[in-house]
Amino acid sequence: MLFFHDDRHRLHFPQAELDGGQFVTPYERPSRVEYVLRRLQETGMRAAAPGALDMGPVRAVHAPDYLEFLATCWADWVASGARGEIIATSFPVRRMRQKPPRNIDGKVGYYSLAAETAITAGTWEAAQASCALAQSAQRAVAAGERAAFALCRPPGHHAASDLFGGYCFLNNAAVAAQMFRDDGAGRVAVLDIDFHHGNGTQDIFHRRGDVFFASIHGAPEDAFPYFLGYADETGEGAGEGANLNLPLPPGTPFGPWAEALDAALAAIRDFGAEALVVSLGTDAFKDDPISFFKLESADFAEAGRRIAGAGLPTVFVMEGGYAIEAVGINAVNVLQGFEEAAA
Ligand code: OKP
Ligand code: ZN
Repeated sequence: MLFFHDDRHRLHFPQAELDGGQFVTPYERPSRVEYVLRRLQETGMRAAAPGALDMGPVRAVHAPDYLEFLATCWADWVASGARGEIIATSFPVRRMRQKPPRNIDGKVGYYSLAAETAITAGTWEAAQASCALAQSAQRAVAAGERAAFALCRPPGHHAASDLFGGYCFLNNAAVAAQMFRDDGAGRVAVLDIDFHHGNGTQDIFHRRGDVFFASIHGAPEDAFPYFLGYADETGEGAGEGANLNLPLPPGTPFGPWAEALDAALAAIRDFGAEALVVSLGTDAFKDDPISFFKLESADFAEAGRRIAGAGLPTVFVMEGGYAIEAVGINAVNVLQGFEEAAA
């Protein structure tokens, strides 16, 4: 399978993540990519050079003021006299005004959905380079490849039109789905198999009937992002019926997870999708340090085989996965399973 990667992911590496009341080295760290890259090379996947970022489809899924914030927040933060990394501390919660303030510390809270995700000097450049990989993979598939893999970092599925957090800034999967639509696919599906609910992708497409979103994830009662991802979120307005959440409880092994996968794939088929974007997180793995499903490495290959069974042009976009040394095996197992079954 063709894959795209960019070393500029290294420009985003905050020192700190607020976790359990302590600052720890972020779970979402550069070495994740190195393990995936090594495994892609070991298995003979084909590297291709990524193209430049096209802001058109990015603007189609993100708000202009949010993009302006991402582009300028570091300079404003430094100019304000702040000495450390950007970390959100104040949020427009219940009964507060949803209005971006002038003050940069306030703006950071306004545009964020959680406080674990720090922004540094290189974050915006890394996020743009990451999104360009999803675009490159989409272009390869639009040009006739059966599938392609974007080794995105930072990930994207928690990023909503105007929110960052959960390690995400630009919604890479949503951008790729939008590009399939722009290229003329009438209906597109996003299948999110990351352990965490893809709240950003769901939110971006919630009122749209042209992009189906299906997600298998830790139930929101028990898992981040906590405030979205319930089964009764089915889409609104024109999007009614085009959202499928399959939340699962702590300890879920491959059996019930795979049943959920089959249900998602059946719904995508019934929807009539002409192209598929997979938000490929590997944090459903049994040893993931921040997740609670129990998939084995071999299960990821079986997931890839089942995804190939949808018979759709497919873009795989890297999301989470924090059992660092296994991330490469697990992610590439999905791709290898897909290739076996697609051949
Ligand atoms: C991003 B992706 C650890 C809390 C971590 C944020 C999780 C973000 C996951 N104490 N909370 O979906 O893999
Ligand atoms: Zn995740």
